[in-house]
Amino acid sequence: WVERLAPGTVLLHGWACAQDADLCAAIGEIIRLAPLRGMATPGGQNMSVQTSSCGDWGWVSDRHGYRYAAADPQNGQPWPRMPERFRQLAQGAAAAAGFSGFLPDACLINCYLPGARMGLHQDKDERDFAAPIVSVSLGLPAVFLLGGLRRADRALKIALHHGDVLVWGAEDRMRFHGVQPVKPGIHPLLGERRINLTFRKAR
Ligand code: MD3
Ligand code: FE
Repeated sequence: WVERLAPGTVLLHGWACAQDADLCAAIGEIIRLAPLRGMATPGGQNMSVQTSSCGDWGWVSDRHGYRYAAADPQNGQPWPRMPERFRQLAQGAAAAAGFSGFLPDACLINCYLPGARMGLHQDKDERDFAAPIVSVSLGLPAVFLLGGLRRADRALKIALHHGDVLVWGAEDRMRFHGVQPVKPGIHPLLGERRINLTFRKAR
């Protein structure tokens, strides 16, 4: 079912469930070409989430800062291409949430093992804040924190399950958000992990 969490934020429950095996196979192929890796923040901390990317642009972080890069810094190669079914999934979910014509050029793959988390932050490395962002959750569940426009604003806790797709844009685009530490467990398809695909228009 479709749940509006805020004026510009829509949760499409189970939206990606029917294609979960296809998505997993495509993710496996991408991370064979561009392996998941831990990144360091500009502040020198190691992120607990492992990441990779596909599409024209990949999100990278190192001591110089956060940015989108056309090549994987690990091997100098362009990122794997974004599978057509990824683009269709993101575009269809965005349209269902009221954002028609979404054309993502970047897909970030975040992998959470039990205990991995993502602290409260804003997504502001993209050039165009008018485009929405689409996030697809697979594997172990997680508690997502949906904050406000200021870091200190109280955050809503939202359970995200396998197959859930979250779309947000417009006035919610710059909300602070994060993910609480993933609890241990085994998912029948993905095993002991949560994978999140985040589709963005980076440039
Ligand atoms: C709502 N990833 O990679 S995606 C990120 O589950 C990131 O891996 C998280 O935040 C993850 O930057 C959350 C869902 C999400 C992302 C940004 C939002 C929801 C949002 C921005 C505003 C409102
Ligand atoms: Fe984010």
